[in-house]
Amino acid sequence: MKKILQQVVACLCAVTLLLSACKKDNEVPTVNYTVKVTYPVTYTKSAAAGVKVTLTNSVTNTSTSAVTNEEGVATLNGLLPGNYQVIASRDLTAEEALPLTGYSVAVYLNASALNHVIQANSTASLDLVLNGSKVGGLVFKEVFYAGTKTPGGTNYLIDQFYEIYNNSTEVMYADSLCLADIQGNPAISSSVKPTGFQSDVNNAYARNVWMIPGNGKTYPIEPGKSIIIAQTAINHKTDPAGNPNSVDLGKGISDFEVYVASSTRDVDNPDVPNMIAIYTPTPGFYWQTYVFGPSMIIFKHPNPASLPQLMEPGTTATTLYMQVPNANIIDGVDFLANATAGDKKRLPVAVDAGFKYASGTYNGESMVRKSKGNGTNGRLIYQDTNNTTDDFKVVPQATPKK
Ligand SMILES: [Ca+2]
Ligand SMILES: [Ca+2]
Repeated sequence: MKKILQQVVACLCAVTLLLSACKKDNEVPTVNYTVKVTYPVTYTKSAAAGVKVTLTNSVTNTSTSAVTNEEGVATLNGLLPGNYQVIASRDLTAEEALPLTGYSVAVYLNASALNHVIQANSTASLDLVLNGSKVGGLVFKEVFYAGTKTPGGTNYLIDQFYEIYNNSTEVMYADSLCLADIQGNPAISSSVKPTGFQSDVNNAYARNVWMIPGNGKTYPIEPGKSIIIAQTAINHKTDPAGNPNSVDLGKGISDFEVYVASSTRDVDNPDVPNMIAIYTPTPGFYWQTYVFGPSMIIFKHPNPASLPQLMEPGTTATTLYMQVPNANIIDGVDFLANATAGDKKRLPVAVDAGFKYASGTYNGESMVRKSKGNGTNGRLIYQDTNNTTDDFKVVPQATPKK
């Protein structure tokens, strides 16, 4: 028996030698690459240690990760030359954030370099400056965009809603919070092109912007509580013009609704305050966002109506889109038509590094943020890594205020 084993081992060694010899002949030259990561300029320190840097090859979809050392340098060895998506991210606990920011509030930092080309025999280093998102604050908890079908099988398209949750430990105010849908087709068909704004990694481009009213302290959201902005704030289940297969979005569930004043079809529930139209060139009858998957942001800006309006590069359309800087975006979520629609992403990676999709349209499916468990006072804490692929799950039925 021992002899047989020895022969097997010898044989394996020979095969291994042969394989490594073969490998040497066909070897593709690989690159040893370093990425240097620094904190935002307002931080007390420059070099960012403990940052996870992930490089994903755009062709093979293979990912390689490394963590930065005390000098803020991550070393990634043996990379194939090619086009990469580079993402750096770091969660700072409240304790870690205090000496860096002066505030004892948890921060989520990230940075990215999209379509970054690494050449053969390259010894270059990439510099990334982390961007702090206003974490610990308001997040999309549920986004229901797919719509439902009536018992008769008709598409029912007025029950979309956006639930926004206070994920922090302090009271936050909904006053002047803006909700916008972002330009770009979610890949409804295979011939669709990515949005011409995709190359701008520092801004999102809004099709329509609606704002919550209030004087600054009118609409407090307690920690662990949420608000709902409904497309149409009625009890869709019992309303005579509604749909028993839908959900209750009436008074007591919806906090605000979008009322398209110019529409001949939209209805205004007098018991639910209306959103203020800031920039609404294409509201349609109901401001229905893509049932194939919208890209949504919430943001605050001292004067949102003053934000620049731009045409989409690479198109001849004269429609203008409102430019919202990443720095003003509080949360963003990208939903697309299917699993292979990733190249149609509309939000900058720093806002949302991924995307989620429903299995169809008008099927009642809803997007819900995953919870991370309970915090103080039993409030639920929701996962927020600015990556919708990881942070959201698909549920078969919408669950407003659940
Ligand atoms: Ca409406
Ligand atoms: Ca109303």
